[in-house]
Amino acid sequence: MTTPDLTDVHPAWLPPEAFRAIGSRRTLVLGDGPLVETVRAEVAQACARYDGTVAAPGDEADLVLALTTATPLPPAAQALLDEPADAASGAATGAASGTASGAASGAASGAVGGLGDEGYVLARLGGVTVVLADAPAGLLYGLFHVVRLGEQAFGADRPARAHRPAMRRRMLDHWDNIDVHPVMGQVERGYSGGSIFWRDGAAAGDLTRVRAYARLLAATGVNAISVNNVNVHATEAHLLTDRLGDVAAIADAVRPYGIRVHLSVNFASPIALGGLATADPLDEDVRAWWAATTERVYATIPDFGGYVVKADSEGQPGPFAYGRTHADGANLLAGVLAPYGGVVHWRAFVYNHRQDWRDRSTDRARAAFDHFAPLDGQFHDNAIVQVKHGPLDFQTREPVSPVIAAMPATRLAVELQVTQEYTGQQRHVCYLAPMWREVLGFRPWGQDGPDVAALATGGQAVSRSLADGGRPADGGGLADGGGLVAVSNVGDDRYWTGHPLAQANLYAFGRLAWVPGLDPTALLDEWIGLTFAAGPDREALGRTLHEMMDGSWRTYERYTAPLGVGFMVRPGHHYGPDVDGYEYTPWGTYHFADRDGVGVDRTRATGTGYTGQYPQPWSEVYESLDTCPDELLLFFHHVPYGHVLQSGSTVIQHIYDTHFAGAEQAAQTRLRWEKAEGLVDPALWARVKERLDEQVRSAEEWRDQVNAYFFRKSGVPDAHGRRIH
Ligand code: GCW
Repeated sequence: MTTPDLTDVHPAWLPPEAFRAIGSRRTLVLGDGPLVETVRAEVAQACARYDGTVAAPGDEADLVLALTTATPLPPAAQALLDEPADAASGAATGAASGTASGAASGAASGAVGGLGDEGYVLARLGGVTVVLADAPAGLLYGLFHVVRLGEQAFGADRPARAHRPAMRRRMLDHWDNIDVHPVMGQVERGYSGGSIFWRDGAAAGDLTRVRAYARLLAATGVNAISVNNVNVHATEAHLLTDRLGDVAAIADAVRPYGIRVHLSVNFASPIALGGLATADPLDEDVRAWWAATTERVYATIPDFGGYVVKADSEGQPGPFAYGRTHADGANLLAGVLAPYGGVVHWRAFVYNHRQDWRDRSTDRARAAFDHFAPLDGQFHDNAIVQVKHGPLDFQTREPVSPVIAAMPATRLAVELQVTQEYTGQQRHVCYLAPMWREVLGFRPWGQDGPDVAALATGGQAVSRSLADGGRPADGGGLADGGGLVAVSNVGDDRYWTGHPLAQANLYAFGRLAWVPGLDPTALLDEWIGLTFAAGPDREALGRTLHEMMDGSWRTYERYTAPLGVGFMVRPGHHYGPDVDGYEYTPWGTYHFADRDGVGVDRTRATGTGYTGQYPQPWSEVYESLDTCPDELLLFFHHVPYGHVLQSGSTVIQHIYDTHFAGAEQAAQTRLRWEKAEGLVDPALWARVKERLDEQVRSAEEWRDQVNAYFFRKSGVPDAHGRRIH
């Protein structure tokens, strides 16, 4: 197997230069199996480029990558294997730099055994860097760890450290269509050109690109992808049956990088594809159809991951049509997947999208909890309920979804959105790791309880202690977690992600799924170090990129919808400001601004009662105006414009100040990039510059529309007399 070579595609975080440290040394790879062959091929390619050597057993080596089962091991590897377990333990951090903090769940075990299917131990002893893994995938992840370390991997001795992924499944969902959808295009919410999988009604054909993608993902730790949109249209439904060969081809392309393929399926497939009269999940013929179909899927793709289902959501069919529950629907598919070790990801994004805006009692934010929390305990073990991280829909700022704390007896996956649907659509710089870190670090039961990352990790790490008021505590007992999932931002664009700097989001997602505690700044450092491994003045470029990106999510937040209120985007394509765009529509996303005030009353006392979906302390914290965090104030409360925030500013003055500041910061970001001309490839520089021009324009538009809107509603002038139109 050779590693993919794409001449006209940006190498993202795996440029040849990132392999220089390995490629210029002597490396011994020991073990068998397809993934070990991938490691060998990677090493051979690096050595061919940088004059290093692929060592043979018995040769001297600077780097040993070996399965623990390989014999005989060279002395350094044997010494590591013989170390007492506690010497090789230490926190299982995937951090490449010393500044990245946070440990994966569960202490690492000793070097031998206990590393699982994907873990590895890394050490440097007596001048030899050693990676040992119990299974081939671990060796692959260990190789990429050495790549991240670069020259550092070959410096001073380093104590043995075990690394294992926090999340068992680290998955990217593609919202890619086979046919170009008349409204949504080739990729729904895609901002990076076409699909790498599909083009104009057929498979894209170019599996080199798919393989290169898999390689990039493996380097971040991702191990699963779904290859089609969760809105499964007519053509795409056939991937399950007569177009399965296309899925198998993708599975073949990504398998060498430890990635399994999943498929979004249409719940009504028994009708659409099987000719049955019903898709009722309790109907025996329906079950038999799914069982036979799934058997054929596994006969074609033995390591197939499973199904992804969006049911009874935004027009997709589901069990409601038959008076059945989401658990009935999910369990039907879980049941037919179970014999093969497959899983169903059943999405919790269920709400009424035909709401009457005049009806103030219905609250879309409540919907997922209202539908799913009562079903806790009813889902089969291989049914994963996939919950968006916030209760609405990937807004710039939302509280963490209360569903995540409400289903302790269910395997939950948390869904993030790497594609920037609501965060600038890859025209704006918006580094999302800081947002995801906040989500993953949120503790639904307060400081003493587990965080969202632990809940998604599940299993051993957390349990529910009923005696403790239903609050999970450490110790075991909770259903095994469902892992972390995100909507991919990749397309067939030269830079993969449209905006070259949006690559950092994809990179950060995989790394956070492996080590949820990683610090976003350190992660950005990793990404910069790899992506821009070659070129003049790395330090100056690194400084510039940090200045542009570290705080870019907050900058974006400043010039868009204020204080957590959400949805002020243009309906349909969701780009740019339209303050009242969704105010009188059926979608259930309102801000209720009038001349006196703004915000959604979601309190128990006087509002929709949504705050009651949280456990203590958050149900109280959010309920009270005195304690609700500023950044979520308008998500939870309707307040007058003169309401004084915890920051000391009034709501109206905060809106003006942040919008002036945000647009100004966008301009600063562009200025920084202009000064960095010459530090990166000119084509990449120009692409980013062109995007920044649009970001500055758009930020000013946001500033002016939002400020004008609230000035006209409230009649309150800006305290600083700045120009409001
Ligand atoms: O964010 C919304 C998007 C839809 C998407 C939906 C979902 C795939 O606007 O385009 O549909 O969420 O998550 O299912």
